[in-house]
Amino acid sequence: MESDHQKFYVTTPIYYPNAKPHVGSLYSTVLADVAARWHQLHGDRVFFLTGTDEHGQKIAQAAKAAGKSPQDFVNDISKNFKEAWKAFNINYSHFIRTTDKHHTEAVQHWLTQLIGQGDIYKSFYSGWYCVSCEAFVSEKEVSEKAPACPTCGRTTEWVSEESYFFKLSAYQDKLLEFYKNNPDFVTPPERLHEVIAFVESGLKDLSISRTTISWGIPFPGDEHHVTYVWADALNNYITGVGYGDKQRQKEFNFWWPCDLHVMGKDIIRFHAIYWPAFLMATGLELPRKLLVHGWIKVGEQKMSKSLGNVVDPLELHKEFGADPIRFYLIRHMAINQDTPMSIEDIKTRINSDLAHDLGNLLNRLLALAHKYSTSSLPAPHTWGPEERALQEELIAMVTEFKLEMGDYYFHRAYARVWKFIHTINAYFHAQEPWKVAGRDREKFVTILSATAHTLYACAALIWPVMPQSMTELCTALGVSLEGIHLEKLITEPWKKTFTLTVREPLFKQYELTTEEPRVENSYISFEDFTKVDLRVGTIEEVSDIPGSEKLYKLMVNFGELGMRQICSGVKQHLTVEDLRGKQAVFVANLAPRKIMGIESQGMLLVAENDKNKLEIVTVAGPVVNGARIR
Ligand code: ME8
Ligand code: MG
Repeated sequence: MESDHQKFYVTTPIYYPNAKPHVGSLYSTVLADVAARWHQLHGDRVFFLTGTDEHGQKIAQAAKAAGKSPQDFVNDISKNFKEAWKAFNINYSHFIRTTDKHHTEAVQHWLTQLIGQGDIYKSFYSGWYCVSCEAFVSEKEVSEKAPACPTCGRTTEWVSEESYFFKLSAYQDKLLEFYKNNPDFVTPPERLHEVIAFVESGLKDLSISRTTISWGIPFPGDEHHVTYVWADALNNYITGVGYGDKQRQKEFNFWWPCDLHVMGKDIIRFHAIYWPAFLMATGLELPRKLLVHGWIKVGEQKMSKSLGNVVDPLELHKEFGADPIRFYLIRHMAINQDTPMSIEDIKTRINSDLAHDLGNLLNRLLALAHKYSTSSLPAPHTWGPEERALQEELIAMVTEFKLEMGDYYFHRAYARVWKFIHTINAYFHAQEPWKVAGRDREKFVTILSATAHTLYACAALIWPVMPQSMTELCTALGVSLEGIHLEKLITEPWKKTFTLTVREPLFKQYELTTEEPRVENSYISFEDFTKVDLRVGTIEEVSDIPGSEKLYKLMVNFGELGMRQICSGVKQHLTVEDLRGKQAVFVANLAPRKIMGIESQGMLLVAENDKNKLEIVTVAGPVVNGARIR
């Protein structure tokens, strides 16, 4: 392996082909694809594994309902997954199916090893089982008869049969030790706390075979049993890179351990407890990291196959194309939160971020160059102070961008890129190249060249999310992303020559169907107005309120009025950095009220921008804390 190039192995969950893919599965898959492409951009060797989880009771039931044999059924539906991933340019290295011969044999080989070393024993299991989650529900989670599944809420069924058990209890202390030594094992780190609490409360041995179903991997040495679907499925992460095949030993050693397992929070327990325990028993290294994201919601509900509120990725593809949807998922969904999606939202995001901020900038550059017959843009010999400042901004942005990408907080990373795109737009606008064109040719070319250099750098950073559009953007600039050296592109003195080609807009603009809310006017007296005590305060601290997705707790310095604690529902719009240290306008004499158990002693004023995002109301220059608004 070359010294500065690394290997990167990333996976998605293998999805149940009990139904076609939906936007939830697309989201995990796009996250993994972006991670893979980001590493590819650095010249790393990348392996990206996805696939389908084809055994178990849930699939057997779905096949029966469709009047097909399980194998025919999964053959059809796994094709739908491949088709969807193709439409969205998912660049996977291998698509694993758990009915593949190699996987099946490797799982049997694995079971045989664990039986041999005494990690698996035969006993009797009785307890509640959730078919939808393919999960045993532990007694400590339920008390009543036929309880609802704590994960999905569906009714569980009673299982009572002979079963093989994996000695999970033997790994309790080792797991706790591992979490302690690897606090970054899970992103976002808070999610590891739930896992630790669960393990600390005591692990029982895990039933890993069934006698009452037949659609599964035959248990080695006991024809009455099939392998429990999770003991089968989790192993895809090793069998997919050659585990269990002597001829692929080198390949397996190269890729394992996995660098990143992407998944939704529904299956963290399987990945953060069972999977590491299985690997410890097998004598293999544990994965480097789990990226565990929240739900895509529709209104207040999780989008799920069984709720029947799923959005078909191919429908979205037809209406919006691959890149805008990939971008929407990455930019709109927060890794650490559940986020509702809607068609209106998608349109708004495409219009503002893609068509307006990025697309228009390219259009203006191309159109202006064309108007003044400038198709070749050589870099000027020297750059002016504005251009040097712009490059400094670019370098600063990329530093922050990389930190966020390194932590897999993609939504924040790309928010940062877009903030910089606003800076480019502001630069372009302030330089007024359309006025300069006639009188100072050199300056005109300088402005256009600086804009092209920044666009090129942004295209490289955005490429993992929108590979097709960014390749097209580069074509319009007469450059390519092939074999680029990212570091050089960003930090070395700009010296590229761009050759521009006029093209149609990169991104479409969509008409929004909702009407603008009508503004009702009614007057108040000046006296009424003076009853409202509006004050300027400095936001000194911003913290989360446990259990609230919308609220921040702010500590605000109002000078003569002292420090006050104020709850504000801007969490989904503004980051801690957007707020901390800022002066803003507050209603200071609003009667105190309790919000989520916390007293709020005032109200932060906000206004909505053209992207339906809230911005704080502030003052144009610094004023004394506690200053009155008149
Ligand atoms: O659990 N929002 O498969 P599955 C975001 N076969 N992501 C969502 C989502 C939503 N509303 N709905 C589903 C299984 N997902 C097992 C996995 S892995 C060894 C075996 C995504 O078809 C998310 O990644 O039920 C979630 O974890 C996964 O789909 C569940 O897919
Ligand atoms: Mg599921």
